Amino acid sequence: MTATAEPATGSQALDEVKIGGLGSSRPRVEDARFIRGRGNYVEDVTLPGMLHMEILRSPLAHARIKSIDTSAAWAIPGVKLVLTGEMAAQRNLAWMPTLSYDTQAVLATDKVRFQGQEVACVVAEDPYIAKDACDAIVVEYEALPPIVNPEQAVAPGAPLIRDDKAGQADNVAYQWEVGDKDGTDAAFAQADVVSKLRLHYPRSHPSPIENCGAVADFNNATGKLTVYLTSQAPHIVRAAVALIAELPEHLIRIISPDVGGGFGNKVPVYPGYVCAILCSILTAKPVKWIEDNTGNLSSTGFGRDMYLDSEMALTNDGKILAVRYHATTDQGAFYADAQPTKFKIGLVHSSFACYDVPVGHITAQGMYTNKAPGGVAYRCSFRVTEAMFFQERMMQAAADDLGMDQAEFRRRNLVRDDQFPYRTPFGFLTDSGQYLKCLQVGLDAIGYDDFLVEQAEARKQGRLLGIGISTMTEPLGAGNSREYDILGIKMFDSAELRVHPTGKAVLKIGAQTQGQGHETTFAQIVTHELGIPATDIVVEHGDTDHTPFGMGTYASRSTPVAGAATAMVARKIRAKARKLAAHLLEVSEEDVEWELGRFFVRGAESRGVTIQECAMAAYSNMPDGMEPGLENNAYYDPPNLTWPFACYIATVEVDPETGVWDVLRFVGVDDCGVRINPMIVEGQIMGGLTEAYAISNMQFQTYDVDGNLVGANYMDYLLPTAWETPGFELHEVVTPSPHHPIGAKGVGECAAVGGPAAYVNAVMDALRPTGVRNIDMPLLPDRVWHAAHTGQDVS
Ligand code: MCN
Ligand code: CUN
Repeated sequence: MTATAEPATGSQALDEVKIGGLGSSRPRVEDARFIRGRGNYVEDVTLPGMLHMEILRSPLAHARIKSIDTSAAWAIPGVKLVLTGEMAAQRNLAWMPTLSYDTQAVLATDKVRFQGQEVACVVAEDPYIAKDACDAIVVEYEALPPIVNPEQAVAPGAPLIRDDKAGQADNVAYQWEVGDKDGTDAAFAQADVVSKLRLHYPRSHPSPIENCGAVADFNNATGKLTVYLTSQAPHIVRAAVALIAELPEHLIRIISPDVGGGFGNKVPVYPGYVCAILCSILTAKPVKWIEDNTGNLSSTGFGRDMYLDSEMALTNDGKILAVRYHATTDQGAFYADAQPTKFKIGLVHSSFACYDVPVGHITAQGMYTNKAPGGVAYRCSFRVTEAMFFQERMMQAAADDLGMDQAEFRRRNLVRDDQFPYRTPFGFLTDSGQYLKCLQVGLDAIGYDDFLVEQAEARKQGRLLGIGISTMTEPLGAGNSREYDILGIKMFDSAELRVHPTGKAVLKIGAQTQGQGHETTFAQIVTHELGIPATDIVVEHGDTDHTPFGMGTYASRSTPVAGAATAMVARKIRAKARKLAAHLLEVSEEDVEWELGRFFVRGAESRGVTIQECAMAAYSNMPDGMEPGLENNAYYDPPNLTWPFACYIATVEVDPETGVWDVLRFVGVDDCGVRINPMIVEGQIMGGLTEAYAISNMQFQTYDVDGNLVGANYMDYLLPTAWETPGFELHEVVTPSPHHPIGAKGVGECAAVGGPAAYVNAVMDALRPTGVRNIDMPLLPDRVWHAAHTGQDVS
């Protein structure tokens, strides 16, 4: 395998950007149907005889179910089925496995464990009847004391949330540790300065425009189950359904049509999906379930909710000697993170990968609470979001404790270009990057030195200006299959490419787009490898009957893994096309050279054949003994993750009278290796920076003392609009991935991962004269005002 494709050698090579190859900002092909209202979402799927399902959710956070009376619901005309946990239990489906080897209730049988938990569901002729019938179900609850944070979960006498689990004596969901404890302790003993910080990364919600939904269609004549599903990973769902429902895999077809945003929300298998399937089996009719906003906000996979206690050992001249921290996660009632099996707290230990930190130690503990399960969602890269936020907040606090300039402190510790491949303190191997250059591009763009002068002047007038930096490399593209699996299935990916006689092509991938634009960009990879214009290539995905097995789209793994498989399958096609070219040109294969879109005879450049002519020959004029056709597939198991790098810098002004802060400027410098489609990459970055802004500034999903969710609607849980979102000034550095076939690295989550710390660091920098060290996100005006006026941290 070569790291980059062969360069175009001949003089007749096509202009790659013009035909939509790498580097072309071709408009997104999917937008034509989205903009014209011709998308096809699960909600658009209508099947003959289809029934509608609604879910009854628990109003209480923690309660024993004493009885459920469904008789009034059954009596409503149009109701076809009322399903309770007890009925599901008769089919062994009251509980299901989670992607983290825990169990989760499909419909509650014994207790409810969070507000919004699924208690029963109704299937009726229309959704309104189903909803009314839900209201007619009478559930008698015996309230139990709710636990709404990890501290309460470990308090003496805390009620046991998971009394369903044999051997579970406390509310601890998992414990994990990584690193070198003794080495870290020894390094701390040598430190001149120890910097400490305690932080909370609040619960965040992915808030896709389209909520979750399913249309389950069990055909009792053929035994085939077809499910239209809002899923980022249809093949994993098929495997999970086969295991949970004990149906044979070839009789399960999962179709993810257009998906209206995922952001991690649509990775897990939800109780609603299982209920729709079970209801379709029981009624022998197609059953549609479309979740409402409150259902989505209160029950589907959240992100974050992690606490950090950290320490950094430093020398007086600003060298990091060691880091150690303890992370506590609030898992909710079920440990349902979608993450690689081996890692109990995702890839949190990727923190400090961009800094030359000799040694470190992390301990982690996950707690059950009476809150919705989830844990890994919202552009999180398997909890890299928390890792990088904590890292960059610690970096700023340490620089402040040392009295050192933030940029200089980073400069002294960033991994240098000549240190790759670099083994991080927690065992990852980073392979490429130009971190110092990236930081410098950012500092130059924002005018760092000038801003410091302006800031000093402003302070004299009582104005609070601040600048926040966030630099990070993150691991994107699980996996390599040695280390990464989900429910035992190794994390590789796949692509199938078929070139038709006239040279048009269809690419089928196991990844699943939810807005990232794969139908546009994956064609560009084929164009780069074969010279077939991107407009001649159609990309298909999201149907398990018609695409090769793939692990889906999350953790920004599509480009790193499925994108690599796409390049590799195109190369297989090119290898066969070369044989066809040799046959057509009547020379030996060794004498055939490639330039983009065309083979030619070495030394006689004008004698050549196009890739389209080779395609026709594959069906009409192949050499003796050659199998006809031009198609192939590739399964790609990456040797490593890809390691993009970013430097985000925000400048802000805090109004001391109101606590409101405004972003003055925001500079982003991203290095995601070779960019396939620069426009789409910038769109991904701007989207991520917008989310980062929302998380740091306004989004608040919390629970009151009774476990009631505050923020279960879009009046309380705010989505930023164009009006309040700052403008972003984007720059790039390109360090190709040394192992990815086209040198690309993932990018989908970078800005959401690295962004929040830039905003928070900027506000904290503005407040530095007041002595405040930390305000937990979101930095709402009242919190900022309180900190500015009391000089005290706000958690
Ligand atoms: N790309 C590129 N050049 C690169 C890297 C990526 O042109 N060097 C392009 C890709 O081809 C793809 C897009 O950028 O079209 C994102 O690619 P990648 O980084 O591989 O990430 P994924 O496609 O795997 O997307 C997943 C990522 C995740 S995990 C979340 S969460 C998220 C995100 O993408 N959810 C999104 N971005 C989203 N964007 C939209 N519109 N909707 C979501 O739900
Ligand atoms: Cu964690 S959100 Mo994205 O990996 O689907």
